[in-house]
Amino acid sequence: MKKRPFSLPLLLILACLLAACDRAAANEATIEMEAMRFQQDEITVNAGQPVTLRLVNRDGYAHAFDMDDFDIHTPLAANETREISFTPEKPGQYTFYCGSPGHHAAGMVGTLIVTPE
Ligand SMILES: [Cu+2]
Repeated sequence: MKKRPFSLPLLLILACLLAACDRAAANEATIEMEAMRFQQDEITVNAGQPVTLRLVNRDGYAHAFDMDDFDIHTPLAANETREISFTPEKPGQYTFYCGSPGHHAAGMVGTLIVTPE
């Protein structure tokens, strides 16, 4: 029986490619705002890598995405979609919320979890 010497290296290469894809995907997320809630209220990303958040306001009134630790304050008009990018350097848990009056108190709050690289 003839051996297939290339199968293991090929598998390793494939595994690396898949891992790379996972890492890239982990730092992109969509946060939908609907019915006075962040539909994704817990987002996990890696430290030291650029993060892109796609903010989608599905409500017929204005919201905002505010994260004081990163000095991010992004207003969203009714039904508006915006993308923001930033690079969290320090692992930890950071609160994001909607800065429109009364929305934070009504429950528009979530957590960004930054894990070590
Ligand atoms: Cu809001």
